[in-house]
Amino acid sequence: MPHAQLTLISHPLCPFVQRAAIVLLEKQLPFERISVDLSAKPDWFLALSPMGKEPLLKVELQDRADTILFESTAICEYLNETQGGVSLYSDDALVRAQQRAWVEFGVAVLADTWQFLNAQEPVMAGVKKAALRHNLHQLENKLDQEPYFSGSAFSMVDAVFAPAFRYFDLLSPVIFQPIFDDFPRVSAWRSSLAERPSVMSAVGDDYANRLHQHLVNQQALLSGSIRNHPVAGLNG
Ligand SMILES: N[C@@H](CCC(=O)N[C@@H](CS)C(=O)NCC(=O)O)C(=O)O
Repeated sequence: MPHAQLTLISHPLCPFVQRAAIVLLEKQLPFERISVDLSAKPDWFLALSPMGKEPLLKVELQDRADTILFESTAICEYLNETQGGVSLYSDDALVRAQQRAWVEFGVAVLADTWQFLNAQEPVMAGVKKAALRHNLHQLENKLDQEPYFSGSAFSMVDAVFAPAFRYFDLLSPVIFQPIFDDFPRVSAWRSSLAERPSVMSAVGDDYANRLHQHLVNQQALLSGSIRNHPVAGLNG
């Protein structure tokens, strides 16, 4: 396997880049991380990113021209297929297909979670909370192993849900507990993911501060509900 020099082009708050970072960390691959300002995208970034989005992965191999990969799924699949270490998918084709399907489900949960967090008025927050509970209910019915989605082996499904669950770890219990009520298996899975070293290291130390500031800027209803960042008089 040729040694590749890897650079992850990221935004500090992006959940999709966390997926790639988790895979890199799980595989114990050295990589450089470069932050990009999405509110003022630099020309070099726009020239590299066909959709103007991050993450991007720059792959430098000795015998090939440098390559830029975009889309977190493509990045994660490439890393899993080429960079050695334990695969984040099952060897069994049927289980692997199911894992890929639940990865897609995780992307939908991520979208609902983000919209719930960013909601500026109660109707939208309520709609997104209901959608989240519906999907968490599906997950509760599916989960039959522990501590991770596929049992003892950390998988690509874990890598996609960990960034979504992280948001709830940062929210006041007054907000997150009613969402996870009646879902003990999902709650246990969420706790296991929060303790996984790759998940913990996938964001910077200032992640909670940045998320708080983002929600304040968005005038989100939940901007006062990030732990250790209370707004007097709001949300307990
Ligand atoms: N489907 C893409 C989604 C990536 C994405 O939405 N990235 C956001 C940040 S989290 C972005 O770059 N947004 C900039 C924009 O849309 O202008 C993936 O999985 O990589």
